[in-house]
Amino acid sequence: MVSYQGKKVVIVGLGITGLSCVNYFLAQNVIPKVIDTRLSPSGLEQLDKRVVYHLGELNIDWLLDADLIIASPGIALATPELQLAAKQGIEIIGDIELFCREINQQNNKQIVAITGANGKTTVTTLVGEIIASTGTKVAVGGNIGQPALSLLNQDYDVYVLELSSFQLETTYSLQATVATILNISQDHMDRYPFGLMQYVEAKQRIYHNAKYCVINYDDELTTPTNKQSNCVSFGVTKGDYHLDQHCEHLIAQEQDVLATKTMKLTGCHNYLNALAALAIADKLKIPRKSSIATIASFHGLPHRFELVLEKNGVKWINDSKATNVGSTAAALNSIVCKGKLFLLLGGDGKSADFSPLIPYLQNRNLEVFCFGRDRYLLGKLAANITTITETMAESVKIIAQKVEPNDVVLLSPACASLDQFKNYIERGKRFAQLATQYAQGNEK
Ligand code: UMA
Ligand code: ADP
Repeated sequence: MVSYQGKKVVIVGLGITGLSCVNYFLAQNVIPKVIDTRLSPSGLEQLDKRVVYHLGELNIDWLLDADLIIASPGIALATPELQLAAKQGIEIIGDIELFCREINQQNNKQIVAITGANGKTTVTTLVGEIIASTGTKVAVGGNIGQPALSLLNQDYDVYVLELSSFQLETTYSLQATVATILNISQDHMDRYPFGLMQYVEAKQRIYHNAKYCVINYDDELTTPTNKQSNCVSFGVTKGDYHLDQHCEHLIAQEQDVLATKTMKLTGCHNYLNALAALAIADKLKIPRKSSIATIASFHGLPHRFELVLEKNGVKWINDSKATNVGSTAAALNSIVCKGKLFLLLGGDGKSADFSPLIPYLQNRNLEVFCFGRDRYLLGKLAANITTITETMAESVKIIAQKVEPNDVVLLSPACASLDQFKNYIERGKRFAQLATQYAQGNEK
């Protein structure tokens, strides 16, 4: 174990990351202090009694007295108190840095590191399943919801980490066997005041010291800026791994490896995710036949372009995890609809520019419904076909009276849910519940 004995450690943030860091330090008898700007952070109840904490604001005296500050991903490094500490030479890192330092001390452990604006959780889960199917001891964690440090409690050979731009900002020692940026589109612009390139810079940190990089042929911003040569690419029609002209086959290094109609995943974006996962698996030297079998049977994850109900000839698709413009664009690109498409947009747009959605809303049989905090901003995208309501439930109520056989109702909100819901899961469940309720009503 890397030793932090004798260091004065302050952890900022008492969510699941903060708690995992507390436990990591306690295991080596270093008792950290904890600060959270919230008055009742989620991790408070589980905090070990030996740990002192300060809530409601950042305690500048504690910060300036520290030898090492661990910042949770939810707290911006640009926060003035953290900036002051950094200026005074105090080291500020995150949980992924602590994790990488541990892994770097051990031989024969591999890290697969996955980032991107969209598809991270899907690809991370799929790669985890591909590796597990070979009998290798593999752990999946990071931004996916399982703090990386908690994975150190057991012995694994491979760690598949989903990494957010926030986590990458505070990571310096990552040496991934395979690293990928799946795609780039605007997200979290409220945390990146200097714009998209600031976000890209954070994402690009994933490639530092990576053995192999998996890049998106169609998205130049995913190419390493330091021009590493060990790159393999995936793309729609070009790249080492690509699709055929009509998205009907996965082609890997000139070989037709899978017909998309035999896959459980649907949508062009998901076929690209499958290609990225296959490219990663190939670099890990996993037998291709085994990878393909796992890809073919992978069902995808809830709340991501998920058909939750098909009744009275109407499809209800829950894509609540579409929390940015890129993911909603992908859904609109992939959707097959013979009748009218009813699109639900709404929530907290995190200061994003929604205008890239405009082309996807034109020249199709579509009605748009906007709700939540940014409903008026979203409502301007296609004003002549848009209805604005305060809540998602009010929108669905109107839609339910309009739908006919062959129509599709798509919740792909392009926004975070936190203005009106606990999280995207609650929003997705509510949508599915409303769909069932109204579909049953229609039958009567
Ligand atoms: N917060 C404060 N004050 C603080 C610290 C945090 O107000 O002092 C707020 C943050 O602004 C945020 C919330 O508290 O709204 C949670 O922040 P956190 O850093 O304590 O979060 P954790 O519970 O530790 O969860 C974090 C990731 N959360 C964020 O990046 C905001 C989780 O990703 C991740 O699963 C977990 O670590 C394990 O690695 C969530 C997420 O939304 C799912 N990620 C973003 C995304 O996917 O788009 C990046
Ligand atoms: P992330 O972890 O990056 O948020 P998820 O796999 O959870 O990614 O998917 C989030 C949203 O993005 C969902 O709406 C999903 O349908 C969409 N999505 C998944 N893969 C892609 C992709 N390659 N490009 C664009 N959108 C995608």
